[in-house]
Amino acid sequence: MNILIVITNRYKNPVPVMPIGACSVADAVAKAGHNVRVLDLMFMRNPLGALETELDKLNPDIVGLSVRNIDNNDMQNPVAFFKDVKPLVDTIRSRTRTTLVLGGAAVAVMPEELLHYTEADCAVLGDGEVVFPELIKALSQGRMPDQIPGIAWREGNICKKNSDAVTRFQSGSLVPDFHRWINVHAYVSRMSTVPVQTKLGCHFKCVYCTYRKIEGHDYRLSASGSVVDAIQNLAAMGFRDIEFVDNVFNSPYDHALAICEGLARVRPDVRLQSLELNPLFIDDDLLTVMEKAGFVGIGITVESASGIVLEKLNKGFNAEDVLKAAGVIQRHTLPCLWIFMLGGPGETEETVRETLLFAERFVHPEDVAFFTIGIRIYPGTELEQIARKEKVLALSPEEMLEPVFYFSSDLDLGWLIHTLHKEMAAHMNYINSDTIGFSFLPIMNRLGYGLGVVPPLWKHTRFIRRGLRFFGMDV
Ligand code: B12
Ligand code: SF4
Repeated sequence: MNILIVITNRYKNPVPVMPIGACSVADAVAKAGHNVRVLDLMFMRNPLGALETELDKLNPDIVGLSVRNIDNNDMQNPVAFFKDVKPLVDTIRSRTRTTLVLGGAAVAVMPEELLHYTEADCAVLGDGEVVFPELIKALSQGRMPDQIPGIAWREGNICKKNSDAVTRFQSGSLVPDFHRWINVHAYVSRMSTVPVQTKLGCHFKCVYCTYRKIEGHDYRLSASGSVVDAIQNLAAMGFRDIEFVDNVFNSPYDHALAICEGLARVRPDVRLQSLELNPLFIDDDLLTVMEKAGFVGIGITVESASGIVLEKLNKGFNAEDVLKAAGVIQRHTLPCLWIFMLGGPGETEETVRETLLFAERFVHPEDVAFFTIGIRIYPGTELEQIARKEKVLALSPEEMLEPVFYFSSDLDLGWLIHTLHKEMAAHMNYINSDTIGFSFLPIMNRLGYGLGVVPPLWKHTRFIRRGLRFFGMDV
């Protein structure tokens, strides 16, 4: 069959993200014997024109739309990316009678809502490289796909789904053949890192989390040896910047340790990063082996330093664990991005001050603190229930495609914005969502690459912010 996979993401901040998911799906469909083409809209000047040309050329039997982002998770400057998908669907419908399938992280988070909104035929929830070839097989035999685990479909106005789990890491490679499907240089020359995922699933139960909806609760681990091989292969292909994109890199601890030990033994010529470390599993042994393995930056998602807020967020760790992790990080040289989320359940002026005081004491000038305000509420999360119980949310799940945020009713938004603004002015190593969404960031990424700066760019926050301030830009 002729299969067209369209990568719909065009967002270039903080960097354009290499579409590992869509490329893995393309690999799997090609392996199943189909004629596959990938249209990556990321750098297209005229996306609808490019789509029309591709449709005319291939005359596809099935079009798969890869949808990564619903929105930008930014309460102060929300951008609704999901709206970009509808004109694509309309263009496809106007030129072909092909079956339209949605896939991608956004679809796993809000499948029913996106199916209704776009009027696509069906959606793949989660592991596309296993499910999509099965779906194509069923459709080519004229069978209803309702028996296939991991599928949602529309029957009139009703959305049905078969959400039984599938297993991804049993076969196949961890890294797709990027060069076959996308313009790799266009990404790398904008500071993009190559994503590598070593596991799926998470045992924690944070109230706002969508990741378990995407990946499930149970761990599905890739063998540590396969991860090391994949990274060596990437190094041999000339890739230098690699990022672990696991929901939590260091849990299960032994799995992360085995991967890092394996990498420290072979020491591939790459720079490694992971922005998703959990404070509960940070210790000297792990950081030492990460340094030996070639890590150049880590991120720790503590969200808050206040025990009250951490408990309300159900983070599974407390303020003491955060302090302990800070002590370990201080004993090492790895630059660290501290990630904080202000304004969640239980947040008050006092808890905000606690977190800011922690950042003042423990986020060293060569490290970076990233603060966001408010928490995006997604259907099916505990945060949705909390918001409904507190009567601050009355929207239907469908209406929640438009970005909707939780903000603590015990806190004044104006006060928080003002306080954070003052902190940002006093600390050149602090960033916020304005920094991430900064319109000149894509140009800075290109400039930085041209000047030989290597990722992660956030390591240079102090110098960049000072430079921008010199030119009158306060981000
Ligand atoms: C790592 C990560 C990042 C890293 C990426 C680093 C890198 N080098 O890649 C960084 C920090 C840069 C990042 C940034 C952002 N991210 Co992010 N990120 C993730 C994370 C944790 C993993 C993504 C990943 O690589 N997964 C591994 C790959 C293999 O999976 P996948 O892409 O989903 O693909 C699978 C399926 O979706 C499916 N599939 C994919 N395409 C297709 C196509 C078809 C046809 C089919 C059938 C199936 C299919 O099959 C694939 C293989 O199994 C996810 C959460 C999660 N657990 O998924 C959030 C997530 C994707 N991010 C999200 C968001 C919002 C963002 C930002 C907008 C945040 C911001 N304000 O900056 C930016 C956008 C960046 C951009 N330019 O697009 C959201 C997106 C959904 C939403 N809520 O809108 C997620 C889901 C988290 C969340 N809050 O819900 N992110
Ligand atoms: S630790 Fe991360 S992935 Fe796990 S539930 Fe919490 S936010 Fe979600």
